[in-house]
Amino acid sequence: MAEIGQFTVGGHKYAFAPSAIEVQRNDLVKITFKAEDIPHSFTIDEYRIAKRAGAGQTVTFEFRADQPGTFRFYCNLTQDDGCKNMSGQLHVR
Ligand SMILES: [Cu+2]
Repeated sequence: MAEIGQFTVGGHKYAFAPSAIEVQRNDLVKITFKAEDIPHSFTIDEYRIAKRAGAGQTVTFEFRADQPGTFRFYCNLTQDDGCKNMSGQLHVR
């Protein structure tokens, strides 16, 4: 049965915490993403998610985890070169 999964994810130079999120297929996933130092984004290409948070700011969004598999989430901002090293994994079981 689908449930609601709520997660708080922090982004900082240059990592996500936590760096792995696990949900069940068809869960409604609600993420509160906070950029803790400089602006960061939470991006998952396969889910067409790209949420940007300004420095020290929080953005909240939700999506239905309807595709099973392991998906990379990353920061797609280019202002700081280190951001390309930021990545994590969403596991949809
Ligand atoms: Cu970043």
